[in-house]
Amino acid sequence: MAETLPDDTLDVVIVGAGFAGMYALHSFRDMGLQAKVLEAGSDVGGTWYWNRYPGARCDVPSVEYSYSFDKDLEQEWNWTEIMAAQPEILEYASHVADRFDLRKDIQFQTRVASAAFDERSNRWQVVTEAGETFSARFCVMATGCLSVPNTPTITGQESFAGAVYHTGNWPESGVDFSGLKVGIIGTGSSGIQSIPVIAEQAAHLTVFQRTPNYTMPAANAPLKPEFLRQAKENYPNIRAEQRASQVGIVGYGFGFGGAENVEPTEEIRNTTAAERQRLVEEEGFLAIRRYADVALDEKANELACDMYRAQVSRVIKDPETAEALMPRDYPMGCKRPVIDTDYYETFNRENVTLVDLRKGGIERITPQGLSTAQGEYAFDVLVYATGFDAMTGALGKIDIRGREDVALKDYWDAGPRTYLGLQVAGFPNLFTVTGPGSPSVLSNMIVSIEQHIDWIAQCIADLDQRGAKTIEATSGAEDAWIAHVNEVAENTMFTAQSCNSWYLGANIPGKPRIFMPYVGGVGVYREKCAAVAKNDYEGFLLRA
Ligand code: FAD
Ligand code: N01
Repeated sequence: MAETLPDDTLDVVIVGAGFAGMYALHSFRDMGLQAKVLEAGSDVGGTWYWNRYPGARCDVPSVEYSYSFDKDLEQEWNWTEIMAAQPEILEYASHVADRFDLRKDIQFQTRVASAAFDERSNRWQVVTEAGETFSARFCVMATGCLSVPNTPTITGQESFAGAVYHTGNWPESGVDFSGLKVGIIGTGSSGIQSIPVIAEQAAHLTVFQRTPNYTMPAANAPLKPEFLRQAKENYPNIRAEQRASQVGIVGYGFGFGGAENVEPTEEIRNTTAAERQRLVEEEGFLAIRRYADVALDEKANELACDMYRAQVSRVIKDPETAEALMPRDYPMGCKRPVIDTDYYETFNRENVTLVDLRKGGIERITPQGLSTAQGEYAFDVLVYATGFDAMTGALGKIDIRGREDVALKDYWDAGPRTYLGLQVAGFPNLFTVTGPGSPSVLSNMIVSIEQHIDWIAQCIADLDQRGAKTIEATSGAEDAWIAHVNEVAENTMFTAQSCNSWYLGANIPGKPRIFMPYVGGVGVYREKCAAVAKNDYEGFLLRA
C-alpha cells in the first residue's frame, strides 16, 4: 500500500465530487482555504456520472435544478428541455468544473476508506483505499444520499451467464440492447424511467415488479427560447422563491415550455364519484393534481388512489396486467414521487411482459434467467433497478471515528442522529451535506446543497475569525432536533404504517426504520439554520 505523509497544509478535505463537493471546493477556495476533493469516480457529476441508464433524467425544471451561486454561469448556460436528461446535466457539471478550474484540486479514482479525528492535533486523518493519508482541519462528507447502489442478495446470483448491470452504476460506454432479451428487477424511479427506453430497443423485456408504483406523466418538452430568456431575466426572483418554498421548487419550468403547472386548490372530498370519473376521462392521471387535501388526509388520499387506478385500467389493454400495475396497499405520496414518459403505454407492447412478484416471488437466479414461484423466465441481460442504500449508505461505508475513537456506524446503530443534518455529536469539525435530519431528498437537492455549503463556509470563517479550533454539536441539541424531525413527520403519508420507502430505510434488510429527511420545508429549515448561526451557534460547542 502506498502511503504518503499527512499534508498538514490542508484546511478541508471534501469527500465526493458531485454537485455538493464541487460547490464546496469552489466556496472554500474562494475564502482562501486550502481544500482538496477525493472522488471515487473518474470525473465530476456524482449522481449524473454514475446513473447513465437509458432514460435517466431530472424531474425538477432544468432552470431550477442548477447552481445559483454565479450570475454569469446562470446566464451563459442554455438548458434545452424543461427537465434535462442525464447527458445534459453531466455536461453542465463538466462545464462548471472547467469554468471554475475545479479538477486541479480533485483527486479522482480515489475512494476514501476511513476518516478519524485526532484529538491531539484537532485534525481529521482521511485515508484512501490505496492507503494515502490526508490531514485537514475540517472534513466535509459530500458523499451523496443516493450514491451506494443496492443489489439485493438473491440465490444463484453469480451463476447468471449474461451481462449484469445496475442502473446506479451504468457503464460509461452505454449498453446496446438490440436483439437481446432483457430482464429488469425494480419499478422505482430508475426502473420506470428506463423500462420504456429499453423496451424500444430490446427484442424482449421482462419486468419483475414487487410493488406497483404511483407515477405521473412528466409532460416534458423542449424549452422554448422565449421561456429561457424570461427565466434568465427572472432568476433573482426564481431563486428567492425557491429558497422560501417547501421543497425548493417553484415549478417555473411549467406553463412556458410545454407542460402545464396546476396549483392544487380544490378538495377531493367535495367531489362526487361521477365528477371524478369525468375528470379522469378528460385529464387522465393529471386530474389528481387539482386536489390539495390528498397529501394531508387519508380519506382524500384513498379517493385519489381510486382515480389513479381508474386511469391505469383505461390505459392498459390487458385487464390482468392493469390489475398488476395498480398500487393498492399504501398511500400515494408516501414514497419519492415518480414521473415518467410512456411508462404504462409500454406494457401494451408485444415485446414486454410484466411479472407480478406478489403472485410468486423470486426464488433464484439461474444461468439462463430467473426462477420464480410462478415459473421460469429466460433472458440474455439482467438489469437491477433496485435502488440505493439511501442517506446513510455512503457514510456507513467509510470507517468514521470521532472523539474517543467512537465509530459513526456504532453511534448510528439505531438510526442516524444529527443536529440540523449538518453535524453529529462527538464528531467535531465533520460536516455532512444534505445529511439525515435536513430537507435533503425531499427538496430540489441543488438548493439544499448550496444552503448547506454556504452555512458550513460561513461557520468555518466565523471559527477562524474568533480563533476557535473546533465546533461540534451537543448531544442535547441533537436530541431536541431529532425530536423535532420526528414530530413534523408524524401523521404525514411519509410515516404511514403501510409505507415502505427508502426514506424510512425500509428497502434495506436490517436497516432501522427511521424517517430520515426533515419534512418541515426548505424555507423554514433555512431560517432555523440561520438563526442558530446568528445565535452564537446555539447547540454547538466551540472550543479554542
Ligand atoms: P452525489 O451526486 O451522489 O455525489 C457524491 C459523490 O461522492 C459520488 O460521485 C461518489 O462517487 C462520491 N463518493 C461517495 N463515497 C465516496 C468515498 N468513500 N470516497 C470517495 N468518493 C465517494 N435530485 C433532485 O433534486 N432532482 C432530481 O430530479 C433528481 N434526480 C435524480 C435522479 C437519479 C437517477 C438519482 C440517483 C438521484 C437524483 N436526484 C435528484 C438526487 C441527486 O442525488 C442530487 O440531486 C444531487 O445530484 C446529489 O449531489 P451530491 O453531490 O450531494 O451527491
Ligand atoms: O430505487 P427505488 P430507484 N426483489 O428504491 C425493487 C432518485 N431517482 O433507483 O418497492 C424485487 O425507488 C423495489 O421493490 P419494492 C429518486 O429519489 C430519481 O428507482 O421494494 N424487487 C423497487 O421497485 C428515487 O426515489 C429519478 O417492493 C426489488 C425498486 O427495486 C431514488 O433515486 C430517477 C428487490 C427500487 O426502487 C431511488 O430510485 C431515478 C428485490 N429483492 C432515481 N429489491 C428522477 O426521475 C428492490 N426491489 C428524478
